[in-house]
Amino acid sequence: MFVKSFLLSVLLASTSFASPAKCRPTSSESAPSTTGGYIKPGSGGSKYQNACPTKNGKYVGPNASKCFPIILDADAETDDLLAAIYTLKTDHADVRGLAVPGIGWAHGSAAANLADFADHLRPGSNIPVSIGAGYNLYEQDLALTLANASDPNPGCKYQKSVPEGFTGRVDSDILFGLQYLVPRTSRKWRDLRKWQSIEDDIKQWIDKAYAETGKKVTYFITGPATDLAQTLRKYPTLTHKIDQVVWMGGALDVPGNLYMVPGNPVGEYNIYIDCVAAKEIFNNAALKVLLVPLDFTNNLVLNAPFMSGLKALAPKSWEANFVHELLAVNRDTWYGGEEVFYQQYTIWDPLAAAVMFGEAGKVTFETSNKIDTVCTGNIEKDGQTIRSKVAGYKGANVKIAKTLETAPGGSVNYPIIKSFFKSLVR
Ligand SMILES: [Ca+2]
Repeated sequence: MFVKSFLLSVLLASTSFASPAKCRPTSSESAPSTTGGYIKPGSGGSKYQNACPTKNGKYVGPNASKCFPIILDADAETDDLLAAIYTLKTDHADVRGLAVPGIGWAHGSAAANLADFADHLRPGSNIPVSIGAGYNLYEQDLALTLANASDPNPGCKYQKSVPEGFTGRVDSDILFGLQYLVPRTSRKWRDLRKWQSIEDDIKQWIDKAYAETGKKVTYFITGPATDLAQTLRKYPTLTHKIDQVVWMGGALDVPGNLYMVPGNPVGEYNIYIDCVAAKEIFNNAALKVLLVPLDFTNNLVLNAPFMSGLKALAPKSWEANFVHELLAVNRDTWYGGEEVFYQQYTIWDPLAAAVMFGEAGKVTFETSNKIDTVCTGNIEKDGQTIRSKVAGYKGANVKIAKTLETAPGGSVNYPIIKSFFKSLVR
Protein backbone atom coordinates (compact mmCIF):
# COMPACT_ATOMS: atom_id res chain seq x y z
CA MET A 1 0.00 0.00 0.00
CA PHE A 2 1.13 3.48 -0.64
CA VAL A 3 1.20 6.21 1.89
CA LYS A 4 -0.78 9.01 0.43
CA SER A 5 1.15 11.89 1.80
CA PHE A 6 4.77 11.95 0.88
CA LEU A 7 5.23 14.78 3.35
CA LEU A 8 3.77 12.59 6.01
CA SER A 9 6.23 9.84 5.26
CA VAL A 10 9.09 12.29 5.51
CA LEU A 11 7.74 13.49 8.83
CA LEU A 12 7.44 9.93 10.07
CA ALA A 13 10.95 9.13 9.00
CA SER A 14 12.42 12.13 10.69
CA THR A 15 10.55 11.68 13.93
CA SER A 16 12.61 9.97 16.56
CA PHE A 17 11.02 6.85 18.01
CA ALA A 18 8.45 7.93 20.51
CA SER A 19 8.04 6.27 23.86
CA PRO A 20 6.23 2.94 23.43
CA ALA A 21 3.03 4.10 25.03
CA LYS A 22 2.62 6.87 22.48
CA CYS A 23 2.65 4.69 19.41
CA ARG A 24 0.18 2.09 20.52
CA PRO A 25 -3.02 1.83 18.55
CA THR A 26 -5.75 3.49 20.56
CA SER A 27 -9.19 1.96 20.70
CA SER A 28 -10.72 5.36 21.36
CA GLU A 29 -10.23 6.22 17.70
CA SER A 30 -12.87 3.84 16.43
CA ALA A 31 -15.44 4.85 13.91
CA PRO A 32 -18.57 6.87 14.52
CA SER A 33 -21.81 5.06 13.93
CA THR A 34 -24.02 6.09 11.06
CA THR A 35 -26.53 4.19 9.02
CA GLY A 36 -28.40 4.90 5.87
CA GLY A 37 -27.38 5.71 2.33
CA TYR A 38 -27.96 3.49 -0.66
CA ILE A 39 -29.83 0.49 0.72
CA LYS A 40 -30.25 -2.57 -1.38
CA PRO A 41 -29.12 -6.08 -0.71
CA GLY A 42 -30.72 -7.46 2.37
CA SER A 43 -33.24 -4.64 2.60
CA GLY A 44 -36.94 -5.44 2.47
CA GLY A 45 -36.48 -8.50 4.65
CA SER A 46 -34.96 -10.74 1.96
CA LYS A 47 -32.50 -13.28 3.31
CA TYR A 48 -29.29 -14.36 1.69
CA GLN A 49 -29.84 -17.65 -0.05
CA ASN A 50 -27.04 -19.89 1.11
CA ALA A 51 -25.63 -21.37 -2.08
CA CYS A 52 -23.52 -23.83 -0.11
CA PRO A 53 -25.80 -25.75 2.26
CA THR A 54 -24.36 -28.79 4.03
CA LYS A 55 -25.73 -32.05 5.29
CA ASN A 56 -24.03 -34.95 7.04
CA GLY A 57 -20.56 -33.50 6.73
CA LYS A 58 -20.60 -32.42 3.09
CA TYR A 59 -21.95 -29.83 0.69
CA VAL A 60 -25.26 -30.61 -0.93
CA GLY A 61 -27.30 -28.92 -3.65
CA PRO A 62 -26.52 -27.71 -7.18
CA ASN A 63 -23.28 -25.90 -6.26
CA ALA A 64 -21.89 -28.69 -4.08
CA SER A 65 -18.91 -29.38 -6.33
CA LYS A 66 -17.90 -25.71 -6.52
CA CYS A 67 -18.33 -24.69 -2.88
CA PHE A 68 -15.36 -24.33 -0.60
CA PRO A 69 -14.98 -23.00 2.95
CA ILE A 70 -12.97 -19.80 3.25
CA ILE A 71 -11.77 -17.47 5.99
CA LEU A 72 -10.89 -13.88 5.10
CA ASP A 73 -8.24 -12.20 7.23
CA ALA A 74 -8.14 -8.59 6.05
CA ASP A 75 -6.29 -5.41 6.75
CA ALA A 76 -9.55 -3.42 6.27
CA GLU A 77 -8.03 -0.79 3.99
CA THR A 78 -9.58 0.22 0.66
CA ASP A 79 -8.63 -2.77 -1.46
CA ASP A 80 -9.17 -5.20 1.42
CA LEU A 81 -12.73 -3.93 1.59
CA LEU A 82 -13.09 -4.47 -2.15
CA ALA A 83 -11.77 -8.01 -1.79
CA ALA A 84 -14.24 -8.60 1.05
CA ILE A 85 -17.14 -7.45 -1.13
CA TYR A 86 -15.89 -9.58 -4.04
CA THR A 87 -15.64 -12.63 -1.78
CA LEU A 88 -19.06 -12.06 -0.20
CA LYS A 89 -20.52 -11.67 -3.71
CA THR A 90 -19.08 -15.00 -4.81
CA ASP A 91 -21.76 -17.49 -3.88
CA HIS A 92 -19.63 -20.62 -3.90
CA ALA A 93 -17.16 -19.00 -1.48
CA ASP A 94 -18.58 -20.35 1.76
CA VAL A 95 -17.30 -17.65 4.12
CA ARG A 96 -16.68 -19.15 7.55
CA GLY A 97 -15.02 -16.26 9.35
CA LEU A 98 -13.81 -12.68 8.97
CA ALA A 99 -10.87 -11.33 10.97
CA VAL A 100 -9.16 -7.94 11.07
CA PRO A 101 -5.78 -7.67 12.78
CA GLY A 102 -5.15 -4.23 14.21
CA ILE A 103 -1.56 -3.87 13.14
CA GLY A 104 -1.80 -2.72 9.55
CA TRP A 105 -3.77 -0.03 7.78
CA ALA A 106 -6.76 -0.07 10.14
CA HIS A 107 -7.37 -0.75 13.79
CA GLY A 108 -8.87 -4.10 14.71
CA SER A 109 -12.10 -2.31 15.53
CA ALA A 110 -12.56 -1.86 11.76
CA ALA A 111 -13.83 -5.46 11.90
CA ALA A 112 -17.14 -3.70 12.53
CA ASN A 113 -17.11 -2.66 8.86
CA LEU A 114 -16.74 -6.27 7.75
CA ALA A 115 -19.62 -7.28 10.02
CA ASP A 116 -21.70 -4.58 8.33
CA PHE A 117 -20.71 -5.78 4.85
CA ALA A 118 -21.37 -9.42 5.72
CA ASP A 119 -24.81 -8.74 7.12
CA HIS A 120 -25.75 -6.37 4.32
CA LEU A 121 -24.61 -8.66 1.51
CA ARG A 122 -25.45 -11.97 3.20
CA PRO A 123 -28.21 -11.09 5.67
CA GLY A 124 -28.96 -13.83 8.11
CA SER A 125 -25.75 -15.71 7.37
CA ASN A 126 -24.26 -14.83 10.79
CA ILE A 127 -20.68 -15.14 9.59
CA PRO A 128 -18.43 -14.91 12.67
CA VAL A 129 -16.35 -11.74 12.82
CA SER A 130 -13.34 -11.22 15.09
CA ILE A 131 -10.81 -8.60 15.94
CA GLY A 132 -7.39 -10.08 15.28
CA ALA A 133 -3.96 -9.52 16.77
CA GLY A 134 -3.23 -6.10 18.22
CA TYR A 135 0.53 -6.40 17.80
CA ASN A 136 2.72 -8.20 15.31
CA LEU A 137 4.66 -11.25 16.48
CA TYR A 138 7.88 -9.29 16.77
CA GLU A 139 6.23 -7.00 19.30
CA GLN A 140 4.43 -9.86 21.03
CA ASP A 141 7.60 -11.89 21.42
CA LEU A 142 9.45 -8.89 22.72
CA ALA A 143 6.70 -8.19 25.23
CA LEU A 144 6.98 -11.75 26.47
CA THR A 145 10.69 -11.44 27.02
CA LEU A 146 10.07 -8.23 28.92
CA ALA A 147 7.13 -9.64 30.84
CA ASN A 148 8.52 -8.48 34.13
CA ALA A 149 9.61 -5.10 32.92
CA SER A 150 7.71 -1.95 33.75
CA ASP A 151 6.31 -1.68 30.23
CA PRO A 152 5.50 -5.10 28.80
CA ASN A 153 4.39 -3.64 25.44
CA PRO A 154 7.45 -2.12 23.86
CA GLY A 155 5.87 -1.97 20.44
CA CYS A 156 6.52 0.44 17.65
CA LYS A 157 9.20 -1.05 15.45
CA TYR A 158 7.38 -2.07 12.28
CA GLN A 159 3.83 -1.00 13.01
CA LYS A 160 4.96 2.55 13.51
CA SER A 161 5.43 2.84 9.77
CA VAL A 162 1.67 3.15 9.31
CA PRO A 163 0.30 6.67 9.72
CA GLU A 164 -2.58 7.25 12.09
CA GLY A 165 -4.12 10.41 10.77
CA PHE A 166 -5.13 11.71 7.35
CA THR A 167 -5.66 8.72 5.03
CA GLY A 168 -4.00 6.48 7.58
CA ARG A 169 -5.53 4.09 10.07
CA VAL A 170 -8.33 6.30 11.32
CA ASP A 171 -9.56 6.95 7.80
CA SER A 172 -9.59 3.22 7.04
CA ASP A 173 -11.57 2.70 10.24
CA ILE A 174 -14.35 4.97 9.05
CA LEU A 175 -14.23 3.90 5.42
CA PHE A 176 -12.70 7.23 4.39
CA GLY A 177 -15.84 9.02 5.49
CA LEU A 178 -18.18 6.61 3.69
CA GLN A 179 -19.52 4.66 6.65
CA TYR A 180 -22.84 6.41 6.14
CA LEU A 181 -23.31 4.41 2.93
CA VAL A 182 -23.22 1.08 4.76
CA PRO A 183 -26.25 -0.04 6.74
CA ARG A 184 -25.10 -0.96 10.20
CA THR A 185 -25.68 -4.55 11.26
CA SER A 186 -28.24 -5.22 13.95
CA ARG A 187 -26.29 -8.30 15.04
CA LYS A 188 -24.21 -8.44 18.21
CA TRP A 189 -21.18 -9.72 16.37
CA ARG A 190 -18.81 -9.14 19.29
CA ASP A 191 -19.88 -10.37 22.67
CA LEU A 192 -17.26 -9.61 25.28
CA ARG A 193 -18.82 -12.07 27.70
CA LYS A 194 -18.00 -14.87 25.28
CA TRP A 195 -14.66 -13.47 24.19
CA GLN A 196 -11.83 -15.84 23.40
CA SER A 197 -8.45 -15.33 21.77
CA ILE A 198 -8.20 -14.86 18.01
CA GLU A 199 -6.30 -18.15 17.69
CA ASP A 200 -9.12 -19.97 19.47
CA ASP A 201 -11.67 -18.26 17.21
CA ILE A 202 -9.78 -19.26 14.07
CA LYS A 203 -9.30 -22.82 15.24
CA GLN A 204 -13.00 -23.06 16.01
CA TRP A 205 -13.96 -21.69 12.57
CA ILE A 206 -11.64 -24.14 10.79
CA ASP A 207 -12.71 -27.16 12.86
CA LYS A 208 -16.38 -26.37 12.33
CA ALA A 209 -16.01 -25.79 8.59
CA TYR A 210 -14.06 -29.00 8.17
CA ALA A 211 -16.56 -31.02 10.18
CA GLU A 212 -19.57 -29.60 8.34
CA THR A 213 -18.20 -29.63 4.78
CA GLY A 214 -15.55 -32.34 4.76
CA LYS A 215 -13.32 -29.85 2.96
CA LYS A 216 -10.12 -28.18 4.05
CA VAL A 217 -10.35 -24.43 4.49
CA THR A 218 -8.88 -21.75 2.24
CA TYR A 219 -7.27 -19.04 4.38
CA PHE A 220 -7.31 -15.78 2.43
CA ILE A 221 -5.01 -13.06 3.78
CA THR A 222 -5.01 -9.51 2.43
CA GLY A 223 -2.87 -7.98 5.19
CA PRO A 224 -0.14 -9.29 7.47
CA ALA A 225 -0.19 -12.99 8.41
CA THR A 226 -0.12 -12.45 12.16
CA ASP A 227 -3.45 -14.07 13.05
CA LEU A 228 -2.68 -17.28 11.18
CA ALA A 229 0.92 -17.53 12.37
CA GLN A 230 -0.23 -16.98 15.93
CA THR A 231 -2.89 -19.66 15.53
CA LEU A 232 -0.39 -22.16 14.13
CA ARG A 233 1.96 -21.55 17.02
CA LYS A 234 -0.77 -22.66 19.38
CA TYR A 235 -2.32 -25.33 17.12
CA PRO A 236 0.43 -26.53 14.75
CA THR A 237 -1.52 -29.55 13.48
CA LEU A 238 -4.30 -27.31 12.21
CA THR A 239 -2.38 -27.23 8.91
CA HIS A 240 -4.05 -30.59 8.16
CA LYS A 241 -7.35 -28.75 7.81
CA ILE A 242 -6.04 -25.88 5.68
CA ASP A 243 -6.24 -26.43 1.95
CA GLN A 244 -4.18 -23.39 1.05
CA VAL A 245 -3.22 -19.95 2.23
CA VAL A 246 -4.00 -17.35 -0.41
CA TRP A 247 -2.00 -14.23 0.29
CA MET A 248 -1.67 -10.89 -1.41
CA GLY A 249 1.86 -10.08 -0.41
CA GLY A 250 5.53 -10.08 -1.30
CA ALA A 251 7.76 -8.64 -3.99
CA LEU A 252 10.22 -11.04 -5.57
CA ASP A 253 11.70 -9.58 -8.72
CA VAL A 254 10.31 -6.06 -8.43
CA PRO A 255 10.91 -3.25 -5.92
CA GLY A 256 8.91 -3.20 -2.71
CA ASN A 257 6.33 -0.63 -1.69
CA LEU A 258 7.56 0.65 1.66
CA TYR A 259 7.41 4.29 0.75
CA MET A 260 7.09 5.14 4.41
CA VAL A 261 10.29 3.32 5.34
CA PRO A 262 13.05 5.29 3.64
CA GLY A 263 16.10 3.15 3.04
CA ASN A 264 14.11 -0.02 2.40
CA PRO A 265 13.39 -0.38 -1.32
CA VAL A 266 12.83 -4.15 -1.16
CA GLY A 267 10.11 -4.91 1.38
CA GLU A 268 6.45 -5.40 0.62
CA TYR A 269 4.11 -4.01 3.17
CA ASN A 270 2.14 -7.11 4.28
CA ILE A 271 5.36 -9.05 4.77
CA TYR A 272 7.31 -6.21 6.38
CA ILE A 273 4.72 -5.23 8.98
CA ASP A 274 5.06 -8.69 10.53
CA CYS A 275 8.07 -10.36 8.99
CA VAL A 276 8.19 -12.83 11.90
CA ALA A 277 4.73 -14.11 10.95
CA ALA A 278 5.64 -14.14 7.25
CA LYS A 279 8.74 -16.18 7.98
CA GLU A 280 6.73 -18.70 9.97
CA ILE A 281 4.26 -19.10 7.11
CA PHE A 282 6.93 -19.45 4.42
CA ASN A 283 9.01 -21.79 6.59
CA ASN A 284 6.08 -24.13 7.27
CA ALA A 285 6.50 -27.12 4.95
CA ALA A 286 3.01 -28.33 5.89
CA LEU A 287 1.40 -25.34 4.16
CA LYS A 288 0.46 -24.69 0.57
CA VAL A 289 0.48 -20.99 -0.32
CA LEU A 290 -0.91 -19.16 -3.35
CA LEU A 291 1.04 -15.92 -3.30
CA VAL A 292 -0.08 -12.90 -5.31
CA PRO A 293 2.86 -10.49 -5.03
CA LEU A 294 3.54 -7.03 -6.41
CA ASP A 295 5.21 -8.78 -9.35
CA PHE A 296 1.69 -9.72 -10.42
CA THR A 297 -0.32 -6.72 -9.29
CA ASN A 298 2.12 -4.26 -10.89
CA ASN A 299 0.84 -5.53 -14.22
CA LEU A 300 -2.36 -3.61 -13.73
CA VAL A 301 -2.66 0.05 -12.86
CA LEU A 302 -6.05 1.72 -12.82
CA ASN A 303 -6.81 4.18 -15.59
CA ALA A 304 -9.50 6.79 -16.24
CA PRO A 305 -11.63 4.38 -18.33
CA PHE A 306 -11.60 2.00 -15.35
CA MET A 307 -13.12 4.69 -13.15
CA SER A 308 -15.65 5.66 -15.85
CA GLY A 309 -16.60 2.01 -16.25
CA LEU A 310 -17.14 1.74 -12.53
CA LYS A 311 -19.13 4.96 -12.45
CA ALA A 312 -21.43 3.60 -15.16
CA LEU A 313 -22.04 0.53 -13.01
CA ALA A 314 -22.72 2.55 -9.86
CA PRO A 315 -26.49 3.05 -10.38
CA LYS A 316 -26.91 -0.69 -10.84
CA SER A 317 -26.01 -1.93 -7.38
CA TRP A 318 -25.12 -0.88 -3.87
CA GLU A 319 -21.78 -2.65 -4.23
CA ALA A 320 -20.77 -0.91 -7.46
CA ASN A 321 -21.80 2.46 -6.05
CA PHE A 322 -19.86 1.92 -2.85
CA VAL A 323 -16.74 0.68 -4.62
CA HIS A 324 -16.85 3.64 -7.00
CA GLU A 325 -17.24 6.13 -4.16
CA LEU A 326 -14.41 4.52 -2.20
CA LEU A 327 -11.95 4.51 -5.09
CA ALA A 328 -12.99 8.03 -6.09
CA VAL A 329 -12.12 9.30 -2.60
CA ASN A 330 -8.74 7.64 -2.88
CA ARG A 331 -8.16 9.17 -6.32
CA ASP A 332 -9.23 12.64 -5.23
CA THR A 333 -6.97 12.68 -2.18
CA TRP A 334 -3.95 10.97 -3.72
CA TYR A 335 -0.71 12.79 -3.22
CA GLY A 336 0.39 14.18 -6.54
CA GLY A 337 -3.24 14.17 -7.67
CA GLU A 338 -5.14 12.19 -10.24
CA GLU A 339 -2.28 11.86 -12.68
CA VAL A 340 -0.07 10.14 -10.10
CA PHE A 341 -2.99 8.00 -8.92
CA TYR A 342 -3.32 6.59 -12.44
CA GLN A 343 0.38 5.80 -12.48
CA GLN A 344 0.44 4.03 -9.14
CA TYR A 345 -2.87 2.71 -7.98
CA THR A 346 -4.09 -0.81 -8.46
CA ILE A 347 -6.58 -2.95 -6.56
CA TRP A 348 -4.12 -5.39 -5.07
CA ASP A 349 -6.42 -7.53 -2.93
CA PRO A 350 -9.33 -8.03 -5.37
CA LEU A 351 -6.75 -9.16 -7.92
CA ALA A 352 -5.64 -11.85 -5.47
CA ALA A 353 -9.29 -12.83 -4.98
CA ALA A 354 -9.78 -13.12 -8.74
CA VAL A 355 -6.74 -15.41 -9.03
CA MET A 356 -8.09 -17.53 -6.18
CA PHE A 357 -11.53 -17.77 -7.78
CA GLY A 358 -10.02 -18.68 -11.16
CA GLU A 359 -11.56 -15.51 -12.64
CA ALA A 360 -8.36 -13.73 -13.59
CA GLY A 361 -8.06 -14.83 -17.22
CA LYS A 362 -4.78 -16.47 -18.17
CA VAL A 363 -2.28 -16.30 -15.32
CA THR A 364 1.26 -17.67 -15.24
CA PHE A 365 2.74 -19.07 -12.05
CA GLU A 366 6.07 -20.03 -10.56
CA THR A 367 6.16 -22.82 -7.99
CA SER A 368 8.80 -23.08 -5.29
CA ASN A 369 9.39 -24.44 -1.82
CA LYS A 370 12.33 -22.11 -1.33
CA ILE A 371 10.44 -18.90 -0.54
CA ASP A 372 11.50 -17.05 2.56
CA THR A 373 11.67 -13.53 3.86
CA VAL A 374 14.35 -11.38 5.41
CA CYS A 375 13.57 -10.70 9.05
CA THR A 376 16.64 -9.84 11.04
CA GLY A 377 15.55 -6.74 12.92
CA ASN A 378 17.02 -4.36 10.35
CA ILE A 379 14.17 -2.18 9.09
CA GLU A 380 16.09 -1.28 5.95
CA LYS A 381 16.20 -4.92 4.83
CA ASP A 382 13.28 -6.69 6.47
CA GLY A 383 10.21 -7.69 4.53
CA GLN A 384 12.04 -8.67 1.36
CA THR A 385 10.67 -11.83 -0.23
CA ILE A 386 13.46 -14.11 -1.38
CA ARG A 387 14.18 -17.50 -2.90
CA SER A 388 16.27 -19.14 -0.20
CA LYS A 389 19.77 -20.26 -1.10
CA VAL A 390 20.24 -22.07 2.20
CA ALA A 391 21.18 -25.69 1.45
CA GLY A 392 18.43 -28.10 2.40
CA TYR A 393 15.88 -25.35 3.02
CA LYS A 394 12.39 -26.59 2.27
CA GLY A 395 9.49 -24.40 3.23
CA ALA A 396 5.86 -24.07 2.24
CA ASN A 397 4.85 -25.11 -1.23
CA VAL A 398 4.36 -21.64 -2.73
CA LYS A 399 2.65 -21.00 -6.05
CA ILE A 400 3.40 -17.46 -7.14
CA ALA A 401 1.23 -15.53 -9.58
CA LYS A 402 3.49 -13.77 -12.07
CA THR A 403 1.72 -12.42 -15.16
CA LEU A 404 -1.89 -11.85 -16.10
CA GLU A 405 -3.83 -11.66 -19.31
CA THR A 406 -3.97 -8.13 -20.64
CA ALA A 407 -6.13 -6.42 -23.23
CA PRO A 408 -5.82 -3.32 -25.43
CA GLY A 409 -7.03 -0.16 -23.72
CA GLY A 410 -5.66 -0.94 -20.29
CA SER A 411 -7.11 -2.10 -17.02
CA VAL A 412 -10.82 -1.70 -17.72
CA ASN A 413 -10.62 -4.27 -20.52
CA TYR A 414 -8.54 -6.88 -18.74
CA PRO A 415 -10.38 -10.16 -18.03
CA ILE A 416 -9.50 -9.86 -14.35
CA ILE A 417 -11.28 -6.49 -14.09
CA LYS A 418 -14.26 -7.68 -16.09
CA SER A 419 -14.63 -10.46 -13.51
CA PHE A 420 -14.40 -8.00 -10.63
CA PHE A 421 -16.97 -5.66 -12.20
CA LYS A 422 -19.26 -8.60 -12.85
CA SER A 423 -19.09 -9.60 -9.19
CA LEU A 424 -20.39 -6.16 -8.19
CA VAL A 425 -23.65 -6.50 -10.08
CA ARG A 426 -24.50 -10.16 -9.65
CA1 LIG B 1 -4.50 -5.24 2.15
